[in-house]
Amino acid sequence: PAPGQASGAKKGAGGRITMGFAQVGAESGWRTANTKSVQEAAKKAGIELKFSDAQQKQENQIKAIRTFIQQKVDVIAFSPVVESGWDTVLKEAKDAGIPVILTDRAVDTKDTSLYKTFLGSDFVKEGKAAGEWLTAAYANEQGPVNIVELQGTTGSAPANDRKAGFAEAIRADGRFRIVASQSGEFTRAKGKTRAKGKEVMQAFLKSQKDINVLYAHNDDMALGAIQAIEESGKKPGTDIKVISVDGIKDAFVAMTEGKINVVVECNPLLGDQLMELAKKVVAGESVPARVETQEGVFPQDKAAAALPSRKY
Ligand code: GYE
Repeated sequence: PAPGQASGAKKGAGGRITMGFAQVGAESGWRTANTKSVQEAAKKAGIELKFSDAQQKQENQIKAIRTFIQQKVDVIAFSPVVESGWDTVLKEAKDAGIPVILTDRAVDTKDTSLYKTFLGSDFVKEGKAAGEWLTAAYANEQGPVNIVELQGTTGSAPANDRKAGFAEAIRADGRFRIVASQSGEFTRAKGKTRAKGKEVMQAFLKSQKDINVLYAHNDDMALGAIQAIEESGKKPGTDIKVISVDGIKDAFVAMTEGKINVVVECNPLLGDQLMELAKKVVAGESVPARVETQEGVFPQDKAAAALPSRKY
């Protein structure tokens, strides 16, 4: 259709909507749950899904999006691995009249007409919740409190925002010091689950004498780091407090074992909401520019009760 024409007009035989989905990869338990949710929701909604896994590489995601454009899909959804560098390919989608839905992660662009909506969590809020838990937990303690930080994928929205939100929450209190901060890539490295979180934590334990707190931007890195802490002869959750984000089942198990102190939830089960939004944008209906996910904070003492009902 001509640009601007309702894209609903070009739906394939039987009026079935085709969605191209460019996923980040399979780096974490969160991501695996997110993929499953999108695939199941597409099936349920009768949407034909073309799914691509970019293995954490932006160039692969750009390639996938270009393929979707060539295939004339009705709608493109994707979770941008990093925030910057999307304008060109998103302009190509726009010129082809294909609406784009950002899922889970946002892009950094001045031109908000390049996508219809952004469905996902507020990562700054998550970072703040992590920092607020920490300031409350140490309300009656003396400083200094030495914090090491395991960041997510460099340049990704969740790494940038979880770092910023946390820093903001602890800034006013001089006792809190981030003594080391490095990327653990949210992994699950190839074949070796949680390799990077463990590896970077080992380096932290070598370079820092006195670590009081670990703040990990996701559970997989936290679980890897816990192994490193235990192997160094220290007790995770006690000698070193552990703060994590996501809320995968394994992290709840680690909380019930006393090894993680708090998990800030980030909900990966976005599939149904995504398919709802896709149907609307393909029909040319207006959708809110931002659809935020609902999530909570789970301190250790709430873990055992919550564990049976965790869905990912
Ligand atoms: O926290 C992490 C995953 O973008 C919110 O990506 C997502 C993050 C999630 O690898 O585990």
